[in-house]
Amino acid sequence: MTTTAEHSASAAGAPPATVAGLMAGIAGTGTDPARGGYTRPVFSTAEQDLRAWFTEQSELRGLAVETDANGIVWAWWDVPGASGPRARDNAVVTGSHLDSVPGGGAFDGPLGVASALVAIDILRARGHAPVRPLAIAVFPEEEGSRFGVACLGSRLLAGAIDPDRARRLRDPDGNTFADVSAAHGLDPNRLGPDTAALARIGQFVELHVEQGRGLIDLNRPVALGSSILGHGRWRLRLTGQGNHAGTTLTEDRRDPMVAAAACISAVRAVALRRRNVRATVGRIVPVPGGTNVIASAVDLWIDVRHPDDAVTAAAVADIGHEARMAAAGEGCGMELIEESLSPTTHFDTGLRDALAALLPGAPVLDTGAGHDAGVLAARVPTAMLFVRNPTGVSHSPEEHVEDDDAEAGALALADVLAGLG
Ligand code: HGY
Ligand code: MN
Ligand code: MN
Ligand code: MN
Repeated sequence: MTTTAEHSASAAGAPPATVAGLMAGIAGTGTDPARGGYTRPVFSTAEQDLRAWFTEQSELRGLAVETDANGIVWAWWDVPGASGPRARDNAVVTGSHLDSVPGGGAFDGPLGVASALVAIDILRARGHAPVRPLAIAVFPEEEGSRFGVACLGSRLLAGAIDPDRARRLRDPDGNTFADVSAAHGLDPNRLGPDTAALARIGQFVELHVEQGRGLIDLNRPVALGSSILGHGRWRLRLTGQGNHAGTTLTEDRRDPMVAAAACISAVRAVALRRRNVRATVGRIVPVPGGTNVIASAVDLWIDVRHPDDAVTAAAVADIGHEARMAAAGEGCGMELIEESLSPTTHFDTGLRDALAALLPGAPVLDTGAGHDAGVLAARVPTAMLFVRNPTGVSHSPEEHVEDDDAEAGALALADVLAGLG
């Protein structure tokens, strides 16, 4: 285990960086001119560049950096003088992710990582001497944008996904997670639950850009998280008869694209029947996908979320029923496959109350967005901080955080880390 080197000169005494400054330093990484915003899939050059940036920034601060068997990067501020195999037990851990959705915003993930680095600067400037080890963790594949399962890194750590299933996951080009992770220095056979790493986490606090309008409406910069809506992802595969666009009469067609259109409308109709169901079809892939070709199959992915897991299940059952009818009406086959499902998660109330005491008056918000914190909450005491997004829009280039709010978030995180550790 590498221990924290003596705080490097550039860390000791240097003025705290600003979140805005750190974010500006990565603003050119993974930009997506075609979609706008950022496209930083896990293990892409862009995401790897951000990992290298995080490692460099951590080492500048004298943190000891290591990557675990699941590809999670840990940057440690060890207790001065601590050594031995238990030196990092009961750590206060913060962090987030650096991968993005396609065409995503600048802040979803990186804000939590940059704020953690600045929070460490603030603590150093205050002369804070940790009595508990402190770490920043960066989790791979939080968005599930490449291999289809959100929070893949934290699920592996927490034992929330079967490692064999994880190894078999494929990206849109057919590469398996096993092969891609091996190509980036991991041993696929070591992917999976890491009880030693989990045992080191005394508490986990993730700071994240708010992805809704809560803080706009409250006119506050920072909130505590209370819960994460249950959410799942299903793949709907519709199969028909591929054929020529010009020689096939309409009455002779079994076109899965037509069935898909009916299914997409049904998803919205099912959501409207129940209050607060959030059902989305954000991705559809026809096979083979030629302009002059009647598709032989269509895959579409359905994201369904609701505070009550039973309502989510009922909505998905309705969608399956409507899809079966739509497929039959077009002479097509259908298959609805669950790809991931996370129950509604309530954060640890004791930890949340401790944070509320450290951040007097901070409002409390639930979130419809999933987070690594939502996965870890099943295993370790976990909390979240949200920072105002004045557009209220996320998973979009429009996502934004004002500089003052970003600094307020880092200051709040510093107060929390100091108060806990
Ligand atoms: O999908 C989500 O809610 C998260 O941004 N991964
Ligand atoms: Mn995120
Ligand atoms: Mn996201
Ligand atoms: Mn997250």
